[in-house]
Amino acid sequence: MKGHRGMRIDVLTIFPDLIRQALSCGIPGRAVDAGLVDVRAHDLRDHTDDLHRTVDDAPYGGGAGIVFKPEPIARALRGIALERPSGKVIFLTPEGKRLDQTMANRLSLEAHLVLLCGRYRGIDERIRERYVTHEISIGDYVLSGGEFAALVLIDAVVRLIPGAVGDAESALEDSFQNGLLDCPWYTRPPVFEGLSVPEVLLGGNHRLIAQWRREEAMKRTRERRPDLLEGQDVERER
Ligand code: 6GU
Repeated sequence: MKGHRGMRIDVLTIFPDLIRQALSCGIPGRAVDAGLVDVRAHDLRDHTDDLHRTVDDAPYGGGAGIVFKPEPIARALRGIALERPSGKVIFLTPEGKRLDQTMANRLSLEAHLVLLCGRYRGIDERIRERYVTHEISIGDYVLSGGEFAALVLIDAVVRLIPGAVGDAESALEDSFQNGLLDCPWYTRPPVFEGLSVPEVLLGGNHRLIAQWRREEAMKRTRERRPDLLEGQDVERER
């Protein structure tokens, strides 16, 4: 990947501290500190105009649950757009397209992402019509809000920005980048609770080690995720 000039991510949420704190740790935290990504968490309540800073309301037509009002979201989005136009506006929802490595790779090339986190029942549909450009889900289960989904997306994307992950742990060598699950890994001691490290890894023959890792990755993928191998050229890895 060439010419990455840093990425900006705006997150619209009623829990901005959750986003900030989660992203202060680990590789995302390092990427933020290194200036590779500028993440701004915006509190939707700062864009309300009533005393109680109300962001939600009962759904028209009745029924359980609460729906995010459109105005605070629209105001927050317009504020961001004035400051920095043309970012993708992504609504995190189980109704969205499922996040996978290919999608994360593509998103990591964007200069600007705006992530909208809903809660409760959802958000007023007119926000989706007027402002949202993409809808993404992180899997087929229900979360109580989009914040953890946004964090999953940010982590998956930020680690792909050149420089975020050290050379020794290059993100391009990740499991899934080659369409396979990862091979087993070992470190010292050579014998742990009677269990030995596979002989080949101790031998220092790098060609044999690489071959062993490919075979183990393939074996594991065949056993656990045969769906990943469907339509793949199996000979490609040889
Ligand atoms: Cl993006 N949001 C919520 N609320 N639940 C989810 C999800 C997103 N992805 C899977 N479940």
